[in-house]
Amino acid sequence: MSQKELFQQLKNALMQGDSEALTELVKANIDSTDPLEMIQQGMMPGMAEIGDQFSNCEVFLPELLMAAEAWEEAMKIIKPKLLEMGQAMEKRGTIVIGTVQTDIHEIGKNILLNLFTTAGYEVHDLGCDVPAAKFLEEAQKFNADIIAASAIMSTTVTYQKDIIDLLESRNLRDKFLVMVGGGVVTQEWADKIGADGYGDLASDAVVVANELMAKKKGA
Ligand code: B12
Repeated sequence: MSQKELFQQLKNALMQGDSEALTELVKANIDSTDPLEMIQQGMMPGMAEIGDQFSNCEVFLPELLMAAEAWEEAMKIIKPKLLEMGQAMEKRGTIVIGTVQTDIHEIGKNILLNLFTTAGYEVHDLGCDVPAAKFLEEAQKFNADIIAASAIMSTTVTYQKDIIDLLESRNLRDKFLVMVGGGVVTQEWADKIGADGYGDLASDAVVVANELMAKKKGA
């Protein structure tokens, strides 16, 4: 099967919420195909398309949940491979990552977490529905360089601002770099709330984190 066909099949299996088919495809190809490509070229376009279908009321929450579950199952095979790829890397810095308060979308955050780990960062996952104070507490506990906050819904992006406001009110704004991203987040929003970095895709986010760390180390 060509790579193009593989990506199409990954996309179809995800959209059908066919966990078994998706897992089998990933298993059969994990040694011959870059796992990141499987995510970015196959699974992500599938998730975007089913998201659009959900918006247009062509599919409903159960289908969305099945796709999300299939994604999580496939990641059980992909994640160890990504971690293996990261083991050879020199440690670049420490990141605490989570999805903001009242938002339970974790798929994007988890991709990012895996990519940061693969790129050599020590990453602490705070999970989802994380209040601003918890981001701060954990960042201090792990002496983090970066706080990465994911928000997927238009109703939850404002909690990214809460993190920055809280850092400012405690005179800690200079201590941590703040990165924001997720579905509806834009560079414009990131600039407006005074975030240090933004990434549209998880792969951009790693480049931005590396740049921020290089600046921090050079400062
Ligand atoms: C999967 C999904 C779900 C799953 C989540 C499963 C899980 N474990 O995460 C389930 C079914 C549970 C779900 C529930 C709900 N969902 Co939903 N969901 C989606 C869907 C289809 C995909 C989201 C996703 O995973 N995308 C794939 C990932 C890879 O993309 P991503 O999250 O954008 O992340 C990438 C980048 O943004 C970036 N990134 C992400 N985070 C960060 C952080 C940083 C720091 C950086 C730099 C970069 C970065 O990197 C990632 C990889 O490249 C979207 C539609 C869509 N097209 O996005 C709707 C969507 C987000 N959901 C929506 C809604 C409304 C809901 C519900 C309220 C539905 C309901 N009626 O109950 C609940 C919300 C519950 C809650 N309180 O959070 C709406 C939100 C609308 C809005 N207001 O903005 C959307 C847009 C669908 C729609 N069009 O209406 N959902």
